[in-house]
Amino acid sequence: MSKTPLYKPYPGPAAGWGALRSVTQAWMNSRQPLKNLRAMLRTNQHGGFDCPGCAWGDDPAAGRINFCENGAKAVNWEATRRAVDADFFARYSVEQLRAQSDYWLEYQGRLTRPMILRPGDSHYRPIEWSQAFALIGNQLRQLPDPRRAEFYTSGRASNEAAFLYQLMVRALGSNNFPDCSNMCHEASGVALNRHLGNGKGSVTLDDFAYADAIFLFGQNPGSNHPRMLEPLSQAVRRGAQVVCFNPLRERGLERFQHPQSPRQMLGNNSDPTHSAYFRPHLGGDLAALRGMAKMLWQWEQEAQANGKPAVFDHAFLQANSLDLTPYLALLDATPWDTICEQSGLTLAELERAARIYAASERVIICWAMGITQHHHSVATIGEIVNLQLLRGNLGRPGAGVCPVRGHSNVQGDRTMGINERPGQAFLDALEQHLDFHPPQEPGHNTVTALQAMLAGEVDVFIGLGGNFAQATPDSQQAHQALRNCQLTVQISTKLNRSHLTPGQTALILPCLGRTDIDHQASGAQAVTVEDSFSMIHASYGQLPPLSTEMRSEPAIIAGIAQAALGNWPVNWSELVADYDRIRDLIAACIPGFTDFNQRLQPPGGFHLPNPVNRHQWQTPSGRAEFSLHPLPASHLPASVLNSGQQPELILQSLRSHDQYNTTIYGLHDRYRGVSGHRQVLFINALDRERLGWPPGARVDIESLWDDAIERRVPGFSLIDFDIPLGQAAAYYPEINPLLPLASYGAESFTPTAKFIAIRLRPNTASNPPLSVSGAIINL
Ligand SMILES: Nc1nc2c(c(=O)[nH]1)N[C@H]1C(S)=C(S)[C@@H](COP(=O)(O)OP(=O)(O)OC[C@H]3O[C@@H](n4cnc5c(=O)[nH]c(N)nc54)[C@H](O)[C@@H]3O)O[C@H]1N2
Ligand SMILES: Nc1nc2c(c(=O)[nH]1)N[C@H]1C(S)=C(S)[C@@H](COP(=O)(O)OP(=O)(O)OC[C@H]3O[C@@H](n4cnc5c(=O)[nH]c(N)nc54)[C@H](O)[C@@H]3O)O[C@H]1N2
Ligand SMILES: [Mo]
Repeated sequence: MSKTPLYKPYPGPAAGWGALRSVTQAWMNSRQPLKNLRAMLRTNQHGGFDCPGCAWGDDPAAGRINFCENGAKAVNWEATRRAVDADFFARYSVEQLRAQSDYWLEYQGRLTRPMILRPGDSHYRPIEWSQAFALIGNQLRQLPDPRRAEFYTSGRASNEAAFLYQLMVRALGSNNFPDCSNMCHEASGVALNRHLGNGKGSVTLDDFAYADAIFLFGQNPGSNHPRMLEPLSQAVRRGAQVVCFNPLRERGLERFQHPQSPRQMLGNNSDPTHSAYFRPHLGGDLAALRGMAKMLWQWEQEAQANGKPAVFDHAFLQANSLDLTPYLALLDATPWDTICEQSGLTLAELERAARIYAASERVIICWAMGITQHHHSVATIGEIVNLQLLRGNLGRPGAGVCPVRGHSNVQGDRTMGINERPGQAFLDALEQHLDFHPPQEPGHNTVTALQAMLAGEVDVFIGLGGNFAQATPDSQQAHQALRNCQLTVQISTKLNRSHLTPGQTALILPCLGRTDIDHQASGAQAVTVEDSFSMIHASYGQLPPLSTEMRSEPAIIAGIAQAALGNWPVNWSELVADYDRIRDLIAACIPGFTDFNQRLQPPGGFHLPNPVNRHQWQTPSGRAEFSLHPLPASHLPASVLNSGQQPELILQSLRSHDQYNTTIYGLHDRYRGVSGHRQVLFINALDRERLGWPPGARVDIESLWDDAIERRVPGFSLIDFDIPLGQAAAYYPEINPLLPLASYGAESFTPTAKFIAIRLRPNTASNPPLSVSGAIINL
């Protein structure tokens, strides 16, 4: 073990006492603990608000406390009494703010009034809402081509905001919707749509109680979906199998202590959250899944030869899927050597995983960013589908596919039409109900938007939430992309680094968050969201907004739309006066939302059924289709191979326990035992020795790509860690400058945040401006 003071292994289980201590601290830090405590008790409750944390679903009818440690952090971070007001901006120039850390910027509090940075100004200054809208409206109207504007969305936007936003953008004449989901579960949507005819997960929360096995690929629920730990530990307790594939031993996948269980808390007991754990190579899951399928095929042939019960579900396959033969040929053609080499797992391990799979009547497969942020993610998710098809694990209770979503409404935003490649039926419905002709050609995703911005083809950038320049790859280029615009507009709750690399003119428009009471002409409004299980429910803010100058996202979008388009194709301000009217429009245009307003009334809202569960396959063939991707010839892309250097390690970027994407709550990655610092590189001690570095050395990290750009981040401390040989891990967004813009997944365009070829160099500088360390002193 390393002797660095940064690292001390954490002995406890996930959640439990550690979580309680951390929640209390988050309350106190908000500067309004009592108010927030009352609000917290309304999290994920009927009549309360939807947690602004992750997209895991809950049962609000259950009537118990429904938030987790990291949900509490999200709420307390949003519901703070600290304000970033006109005085704040008068005190700090943009230049000075840029020298601060991401943590410091957000910690200053909520944005409370609209601000503008005019060409040549050093400081943001106040601007009236009406002037801000007029300025944006003018700029949008003057565009020589509506496609010279990019409209980014982050997945917290409500259904109502998202629907209005896409309507405005399409009425302007563009499908340019770079979206956080392009960097997230895009590959899941592409693969599930292609093979099953529907891009969403097929399970609901109830299914977890019926599954005989739950497989989890590339996911860290202990930090990112803590409410998932309870169903996992319950599954293990009732004798179901929970099988994890993760190169790291994540604490949440090992043991869970339920904070609401007196038995566990007082006795300091905990339950296991897995029954088997496999540690693949980064990007090795495609090969691992192929190996499991090949085992099943071997056993199926043996069963056929010996007159034993079949391993495959032939009735299901015959009724629902296209011919199996090409896939079986692919299994035959994929050699075991390659499978083991690429997966990083032994034949015995693959056999064990396959045995558990084959012995389980009902199987759910879950996955997240460890699967979606690779070069061949679409193929990997295709292979998950293949496996599930072989044994008919779709459309039965306790079985199905479960892409575990990120942002709390990222799935709903897609349903509402935030999509650069909208379906024809959706466009036709808009045309029919709203009497305008939406643009038909695809628009930009996050990567192609950045490319267009860098090429000088974009004049206006509008961000509906998020932190575009920090969340995207190739940070230096991403910031330059914003600078290249004539106008940048950020609709935000908190100050972040994307506000600090402005276009020629820049606006910050402060909006209400999920916890804030949203008052419009007809009274307090609810918004709606869709969780990972396709449940649609209402969310009511609970706390009076910090300033009367903040506006809701729908109201801001309506203001911009009115200024740019007038009362066309809808009367924007009338719609915003009462969100029921927006929902009536949604009900008219989007299938599944009939009687939207009425169906929101029962606790828990309503479910958008997935046709997959009725064995209706909306694919071109009308059948479920196997994915037929050979394993990649090499995991290293040609651009790394052609860079002239050999990678020393493959780096994955991940989230600490104390962050929400680019929002850094603090410096404690409790379960991984790291505190006080984020500028760290997890490395295997044998690799560190092989590369000639002493324990705890500070290094620069350089990434490899065959272009002329030098990508380097300085001053990372090496931490000896239980990580497979050849791999390294570090936190996002600190390492985003290393991720080349051109390094994205085939067909998904998702940056390969879990696969970056790197070399370590002697340290040249300390504390780069993007780092968090040191900033604490400034509080
Ligand atoms: N508190 C909190 N909650 C969050 C978020 C947050 O930042 N903080 N973010 C939200 C968002 S937007 C999202 S998308 C989700 C993200 O949720 P996760 O996907 O859990 O997030 P990551 O930290 O990226 O973790 C990726 C996991 O995949 C593993 N992994 C990496 N590469 C591979 C691989 O090749 N194969 C396998 N099998 N495993 C691999 C890593 O070791 C790590 O455990 O969480 C959401 N919820
Ligand atoms: N290297 C690397 N890069 C990654 C990832 C990775 O794993 N590794 N993960 C990717 C993934 S999965 C995702 S989803 C993206 C996330 O990308 P984004 O969604 O763009 O990033 P966030 O950090 O969630 O955005 C935080 C900002 O959102 C604003 N905000 C918060 N709440 C609200 C709200 O209610 N309304 C509005 N209007 N604004 C709000 C605040 O101003 C805050 O500063 O990052 C991606 N980038
Ligand atoms: Mo995400």
